[in-house]
Amino acid sequence: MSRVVLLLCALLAWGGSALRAEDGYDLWLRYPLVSDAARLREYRAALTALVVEGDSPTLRVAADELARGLRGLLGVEVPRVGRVDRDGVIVVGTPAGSRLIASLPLAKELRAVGAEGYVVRATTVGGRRVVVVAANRDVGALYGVFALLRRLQTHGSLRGLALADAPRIQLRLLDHWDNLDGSVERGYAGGSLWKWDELPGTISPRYRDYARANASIGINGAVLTNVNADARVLTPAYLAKVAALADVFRPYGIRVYLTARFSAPIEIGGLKTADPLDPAVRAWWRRKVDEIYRVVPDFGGFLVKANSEGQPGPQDYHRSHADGANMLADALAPHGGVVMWRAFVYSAAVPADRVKQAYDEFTPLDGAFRPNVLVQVKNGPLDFQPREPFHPLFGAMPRTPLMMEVQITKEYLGMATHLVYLGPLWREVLDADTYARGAGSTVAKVIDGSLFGGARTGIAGVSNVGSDRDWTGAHFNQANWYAFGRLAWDPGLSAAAIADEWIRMTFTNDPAFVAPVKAMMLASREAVVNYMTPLGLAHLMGTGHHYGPAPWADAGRPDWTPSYYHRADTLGLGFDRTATGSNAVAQYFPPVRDRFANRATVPDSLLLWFHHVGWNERLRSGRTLWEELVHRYSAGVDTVRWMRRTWEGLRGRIDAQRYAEVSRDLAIQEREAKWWRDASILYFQQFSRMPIPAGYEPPAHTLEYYMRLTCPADPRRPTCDAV
Ligand code: GCW
Repeated sequence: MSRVVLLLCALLAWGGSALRAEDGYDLWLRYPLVSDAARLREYRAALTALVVEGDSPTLRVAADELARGLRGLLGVEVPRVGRVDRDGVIVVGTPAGSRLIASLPLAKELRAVGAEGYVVRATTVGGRRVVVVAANRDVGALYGVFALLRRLQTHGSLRGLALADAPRIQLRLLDHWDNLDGSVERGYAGGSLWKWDELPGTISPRYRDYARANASIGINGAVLTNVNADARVLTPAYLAKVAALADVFRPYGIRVYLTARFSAPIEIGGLKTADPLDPAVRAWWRRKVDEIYRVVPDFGGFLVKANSEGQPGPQDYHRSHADGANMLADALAPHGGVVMWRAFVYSAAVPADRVKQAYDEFTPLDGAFRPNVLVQVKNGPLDFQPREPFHPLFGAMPRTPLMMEVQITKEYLGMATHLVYLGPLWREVLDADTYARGAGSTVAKVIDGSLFGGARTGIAGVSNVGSDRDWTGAHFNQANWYAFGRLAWDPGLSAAAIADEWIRMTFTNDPAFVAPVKAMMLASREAVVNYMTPLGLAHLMGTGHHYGPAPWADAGRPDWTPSYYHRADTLGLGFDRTATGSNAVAQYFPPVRDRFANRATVPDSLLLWFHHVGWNERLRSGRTLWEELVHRYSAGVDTVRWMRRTWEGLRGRIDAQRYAEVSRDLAIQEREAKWWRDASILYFQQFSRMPIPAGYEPPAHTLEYYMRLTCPADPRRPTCDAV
């Protein structure tokens, strides 16, 4: 390279990090020049060239990513070479594809990391220092490349580098609730990423960047369509579009899945029935599945929402969920596909407490499903609330693989704008002890298969990704996409460690930024619980759009109305789910059951989920229920104010655009936290008939004022300016 070209490259690299507009598009894969001079020297000496033996689309994208990352982080072009001819060569590959890797004494370590794992280590080859990224399969090498890049992005040392890791869960999926008309159910980041009208002819570059982001955190599957499914996606024209997406994702180790509308044989197959035991229906699905595999040879399988919230299902024909799931499983089995059958079922016609219904319907079916069926269970028994107890199905179906489904999109946690880091929420569920096999039977062990030894494992997150430039509608929502992937890979990681990585890669390694932002993120989940649904309350949001407080709402289906859940009266507040009430608590194993059922042992955080508590009863704090309620609502707002102040102190430490956008969202969050607090306290005060205790900020408006607010036209950028 001539000097001029070198100079140009250097300028570009410099300009790339210092001047590039930071609009969030690059997520945690920004690869800015390493700002720590000593680290930069270390990296430049340790990483000088790249050898990739073997060729495959996956190895090619791994090499490209590494070159791209090093170009940005090190500010130099790291050349591809044919052999280890100098110190500092990075050797990427598998024993099958690379003679160099095969010659290294890595067999034992590689055996331990399985099909998707990797080994990254500093070692020597022929007396020269090298960094090896080795795996059993190419996709493992890609994951290893991302692990190495993560180390550099977080400014970790390369001395004695020895990483070895493998995912603990097999299916690590994003569930997109994307509709064929380009809208996204409960999506707050613009429209769908999938441009169905342009596909398969036009391939947006975003598909590839989406795949890179997913691969970087180990996500290996995407359900492309909404669980409220449209049968048309199974028609040939749409399958061609699906195939085009699958082609983009394949090198990144990502398989595509689709939602199967149970009535598809009628709607697009011309049959009179969708009865899962009808031979013509079974034959139709077999043919349909064969057709899918002809265009998408590595198709993952189906996700199904059946007999839930109006979706068709086997019960329409007096058949069970197992009959329905097994029919699809039989069609998919010859191709290696799976069925993910959702347990999110409840019926308006059934008078039982809604949170009991999934358990009641599914536990009798334990053992009745085909081996390629996984039952997909939401983290809690209600519906993605800011806090719920863990779902009692976890641990209760030992002969059925259970996947966990969490919501990355924040339908009930402030949608686009509120800064709520979900790592602690997911950590809490994964760590919950079901006691299914005695102490230590955590939800994590149920879903990673280690408790019951199941052959199939999975976890799914309802995606928060959309067509917005920043992917997720707000910068901090990216952290939830990131955290989901990291936890799906290793459900043992701490929420703090994940936040730490994400902040460093997404914003900066500056410790004066990392520490306070991490503190904000870690406090944010408890804050939203406090200002929306403290002490185990749930489902207090506006009906339909699910935006803002509406504890007064009582019209329509009872199990969709807040008053069904909070049960406020002049005596007290909360849903009695003990033996004197709905007895939902009996669905948990002892001693969890007893702990929740007993007023003396139930944690405050779930108090009103399980108990109807008198307004004057004293809680652990010494405060009465009424005082504690006001206290928690106020604490939620105070935390958000503290988050805002913290952020204000960080001006100038990151790029101006992202700084300003986060500031704007925090202002919205503070306003809305107050709205939640004031509307809720005023509403509950009608029942407690007690004054707001001294020392707490009084509500800004009357209850009638809040009840009259109609919000919002666009929940992403609220129009409730009056709040
Ligand atoms: O939380 C509810 C949502 C619905 C969603 C449903 C589900 C896809 O409000 O929009 O429908 O859950 O999970 O099926």
